[in-house]
Amino acid sequence: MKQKILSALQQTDNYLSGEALSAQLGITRSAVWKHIRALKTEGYDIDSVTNRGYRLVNKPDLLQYDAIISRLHTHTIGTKLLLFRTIDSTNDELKRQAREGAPGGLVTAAEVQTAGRGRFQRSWSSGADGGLYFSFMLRPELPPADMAPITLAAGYAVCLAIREYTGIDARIKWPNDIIAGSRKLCGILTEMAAQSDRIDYLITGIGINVNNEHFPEELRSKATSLKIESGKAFDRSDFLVFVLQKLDLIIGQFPEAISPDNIEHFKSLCATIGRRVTVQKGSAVITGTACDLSPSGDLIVQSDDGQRVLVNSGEVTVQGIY
Ligand code: BT5
Repeated sequence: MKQKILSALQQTDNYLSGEALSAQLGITRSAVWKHIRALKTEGYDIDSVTNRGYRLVNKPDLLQYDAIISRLHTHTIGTKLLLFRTIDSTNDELKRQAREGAPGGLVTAAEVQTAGRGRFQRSWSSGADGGLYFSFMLRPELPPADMAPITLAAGYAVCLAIREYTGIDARIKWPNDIIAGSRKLCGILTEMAAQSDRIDYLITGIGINVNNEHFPEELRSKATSLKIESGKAFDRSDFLVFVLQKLDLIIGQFPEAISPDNIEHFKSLCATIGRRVTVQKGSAVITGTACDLSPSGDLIVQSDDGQRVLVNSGEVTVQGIY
């Protein structure tokens, strides 16, 4: 009902009387008022004038469930969406849903995360500051090893979506970041519950800085947003649909997504290749130059002592990028 009142207000620049709204929607005038009050607490700027009614002055930049669902036509990712104003972490919520038997394809998204996470328990800055925080869950009937490159494929999909939607020269910082120049636009975190030969569920969480203008002090030198890079603000609901469709297209083809052709595409957008890198592999520290991606998406580093090292996990520090 709240959504219906909102749609009615959005369709006109004039005042709509409480009487007209109550007749149109078949509810009492006091019920109309209760919904208007709820919309105001969500940040909608609604002017109410005695004898004239209600007028929408300003709508907040909130993710709109109806706008997303009505435009989202995906086969695998986003067959169902749960949208939260505030959640601890969209990955954690999806994990809870998965444990209760939710089907693959479910997406969780939130306006704010109170415990947004990166890898190695690092935190992801997730305020109501124009960022996009969402996760998707899959239950592929594949051995865990087949899904290992999913973060890279998701990064490629997000990178393409950013490039096409905004025109920004976004690139992949292997394995899980999207950058513009030398600053981070997006981070990706994949988590999996599996037996040795079977995946129970796989969750990939994506945080994209969309309309952010300011970052906490510690991120100022290394974070950027689509708005900072392009000078334009974007409709986050519309952009979320665009990204989910791109993810659906690329991830939906797994494991064929990791075809030699696609690896070539990933490579063409990978900012890490050709750069000096330091790799922490267990207790060893390797320095060298990132020179290629393997057929399964691992990074190949030509080390300074002349070895070709395959890097499939661990931490890579790229010189010149935060
Ligand atoms: C990542 O980890 O980059 C993965 C981030 C995944 C976040 C999404 S949001 C939706 C879903 N729900 C979650 O709880 N998580 C996922 P990592 O490579 O470990 O990078 C973490 C580091 O990035 C931090 O230590 C900061 O230095 C930096 N960072 C934190 N917030 C940032 C932001 N908003 N923009 C750019 N950099 C940020």
